[in-house]
Amino acid sequence: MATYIIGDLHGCFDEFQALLKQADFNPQQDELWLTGDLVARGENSLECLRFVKNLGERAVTLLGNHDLHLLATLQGIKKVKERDKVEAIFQAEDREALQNWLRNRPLVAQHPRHGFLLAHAGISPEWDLATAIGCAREVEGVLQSEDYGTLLSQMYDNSPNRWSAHLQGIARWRYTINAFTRMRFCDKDKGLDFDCKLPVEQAPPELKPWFELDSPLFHQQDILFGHWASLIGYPTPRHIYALDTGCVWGNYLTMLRWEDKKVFTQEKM
Ligand SMILES: [Mn+2]
Repeated sequence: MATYIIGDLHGCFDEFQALLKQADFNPQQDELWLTGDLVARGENSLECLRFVKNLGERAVTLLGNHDLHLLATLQGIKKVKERDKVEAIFQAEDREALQNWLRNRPLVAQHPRHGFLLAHAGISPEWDLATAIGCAREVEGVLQSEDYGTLLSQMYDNSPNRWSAHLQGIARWRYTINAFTRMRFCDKDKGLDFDCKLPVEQAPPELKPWFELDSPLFHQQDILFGHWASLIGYPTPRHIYALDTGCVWGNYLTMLRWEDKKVFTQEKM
């Protein structure tokens, strides 16, 4: 039995299947953990959703920013962008089942035996483990409620960009969603920055990748994340694993086998 963790699929279904074949993935015995963003931009988002859903308890996948955006468009809150190539999901006969399955996915997951944490974009440098998991469970509870559309319609905002234990309601949930699903750079005060679109090597010196900020958690906790395709080749600290290698942008899909840390890759086909 092996534990595999794979970066953002973004509809790259053929590459996903090739990677599972390469690793001889056995859904009867092995586990697959995914960083989220199964959908959008690539050609086969519907197939990715169906396949991961059908793995049932053998797969753990998270909500990424594109997964949340898909939920917002399926609810009619946001307009579909043509470049997302998700039209087939709207026409699918299992659309409602996929939608309900997707909105019941978590924002963060911890492996019960290996202990690693999986997050789509990362873990806020302002959080300890209990706060991170507590904040995720609060938002997940709202997404699993009947009124989840209200949260989806109010999540599109960059503020607040600093954490405070006193945050409440939509401000608290928005910070949580932004940290888990959209974060890349932070400023020196650990504020989330969503303006900088530069590659990490060209970013202004006052901005650092979230995992380079000072947080006791980052020294002791294995953290795996996706979301940041342009990090390819950028060195991360010992416990931090970046798994999005931009397959949909013409690079490759990456999958890590946790037990021996073997890395499998599949070029864009
Ligand atoms: Mn993402």
